[in-house]
Amino acid sequence: MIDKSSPIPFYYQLESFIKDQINSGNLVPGDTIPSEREYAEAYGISRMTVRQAINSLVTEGLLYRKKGSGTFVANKKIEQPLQGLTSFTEDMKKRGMNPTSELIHFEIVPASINIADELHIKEHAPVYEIKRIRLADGEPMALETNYISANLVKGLTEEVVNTSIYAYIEEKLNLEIAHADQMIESIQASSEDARLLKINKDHPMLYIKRNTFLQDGTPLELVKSHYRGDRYKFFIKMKRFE
Ligand code: 16G
Repeated sequence: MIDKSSPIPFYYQLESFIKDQINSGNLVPGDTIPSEREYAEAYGISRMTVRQAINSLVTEGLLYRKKGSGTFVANKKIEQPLQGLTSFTEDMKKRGMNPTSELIHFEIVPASINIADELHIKEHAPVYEIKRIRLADGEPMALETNYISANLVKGLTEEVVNTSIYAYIEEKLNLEIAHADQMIESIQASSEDARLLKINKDHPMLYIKRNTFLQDGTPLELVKSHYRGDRYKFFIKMKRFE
């Protein structure tokens, strides 16, 4: 496994070997990997070298450490393309996963000055404030809060938001969802994220803010989401000089 005559650093060879084991299914999510000492003895390399390889895989999110119990193979991250304005329901179905939502909060509230500004409506105009846990195959992935003008999207109910908001807007209201601005930032899980998503406080998270617009430029929604950083990665294809 470790070719000592190769110019490739030992830590890198071990890292590639563990990666291959994960990709080929020899190691599956939840499996414990051998200890530093075991790897070091098996391949005749130092524990420092083993630690370097494992640290790198932990940073990449392929492995995670649990205090007192060892190092484990992490769940595969969901790779989310950034092109294409899609809904959580569509994204999960496309992957053959079952999307569900757990409704935490559903209320029509008067728009604060900030929300009114984002949605181009008057302060105190009615907006839906909807907070949902979004789950994929029963696993909590994100905590999402939508603000939508109640004068624009009529008849939104708890039943609707338990399925797909985008499907309701397009299929029932025949409104054309056209484009969005999205910002992604790294944050740490708040106490609320931790409690609702069943993760530790300070867990790595991605804060995503999306402003979505209809074809005529009317702001449709402001969405503030906290996605699990250990379960998501984003992908975009780039072109030079477009
Ligand atoms: C996605 C969108 C969110 C949208 C929701 C609609 C991100 C970061 N957010 O979660 O803006 O409101 O889909 O989902 O992608 P639904 O149609 O399944 O209710």
